[in-house]
Amino acid sequence: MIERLEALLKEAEQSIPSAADLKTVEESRVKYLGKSGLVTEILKGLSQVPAEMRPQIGKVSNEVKNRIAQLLEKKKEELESKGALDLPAGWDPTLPGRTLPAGKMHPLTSVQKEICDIFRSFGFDLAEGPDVETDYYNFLALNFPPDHPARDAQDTFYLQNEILMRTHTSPIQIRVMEKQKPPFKFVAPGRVYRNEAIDATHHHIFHQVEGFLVDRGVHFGHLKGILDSFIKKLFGSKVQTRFRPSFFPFTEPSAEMDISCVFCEGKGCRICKHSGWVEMMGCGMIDPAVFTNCGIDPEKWTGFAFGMGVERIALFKYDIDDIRLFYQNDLRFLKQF
Ligand code: 2U9
Repeated sequence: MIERLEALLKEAEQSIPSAADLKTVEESRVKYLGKSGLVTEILKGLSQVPAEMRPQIGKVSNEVKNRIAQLLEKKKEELESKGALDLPAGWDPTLPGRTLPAGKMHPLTSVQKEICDIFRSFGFDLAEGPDVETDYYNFLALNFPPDHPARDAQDTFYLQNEILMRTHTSPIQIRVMEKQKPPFKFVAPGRVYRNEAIDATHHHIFHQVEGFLVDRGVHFGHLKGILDSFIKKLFGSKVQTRFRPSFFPFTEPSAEMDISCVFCEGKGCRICKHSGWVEMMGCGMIDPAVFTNCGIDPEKWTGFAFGMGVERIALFKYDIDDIRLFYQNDLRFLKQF
């Protein structure tokens, strides 16, 4: 038995060093040392050997096993250091890799996120709501009179009687005020729908970010302060703001906020149509009638609200002259952002 073990070692000493690859080394390991390998095969006859010889055979078989394991390990290291990888046939590790095209955010998504992130840094929470709304949340609760032109099917997409695609994100704020107790400090981003002809500055789908802040003693000065800080964070600290009187059914008083043109620093250029100012958003103090509709006492609570079109801000920010580019998914356009 000892001779057979020694013969096996000799054979291994000759064959293992000439293995050409890692696969052959592994095959040799299975052949000699595996569960049904040649060493085990020889040792199967151990029960027929006189008991006094068994320790000697055990010692030799251990030495043979260790020696073969050493040979295998040495060969493996040698092949690995030469760069032999355990690769399937036909694989060429020297070929250059295929790069996957990296996706990125749509410019409207990133502008919307930028707007919301600024308000979140001011402590505002984020609220969302359904795109399909009822006449109540989209118009009635917001103090639109029954005959207001915006309620016409020529301006609003109706799905059924009194069920419509929201025309602004204001219904989100009604839903928040109905469910929760003041004070409130929310921004409400989302997609809105209007039944209007598409041209360079209008689209039947667009995006808004609206916001509102309700607390005790909130006044127009707070509105001006927050919106001025917002604009300075979005466009830089040199930008000026101004407020002009306006009208919305849901705010009283209402205003439009303009900013000094960031392209000409207010001197007048093509972008601001030589006025030095660009219209940015609408705003105002929440109408007491809207508070009453939501079960909030307008004697105790006051608040301001504002709304802006994301497309309008993105057009201005990137000096783009056609809103339709945002919806055509042309990679030559999208790759620039
Ligand atoms: C509640 C009360 C008041 C949100 C407001 C505006 C003014 C506004 C327009 C900007 C351009 C819409 O995208 S746009 O066409 N929005 O001018 N939005 S105040 O006021 C609210 C909202 C909810 C309960």
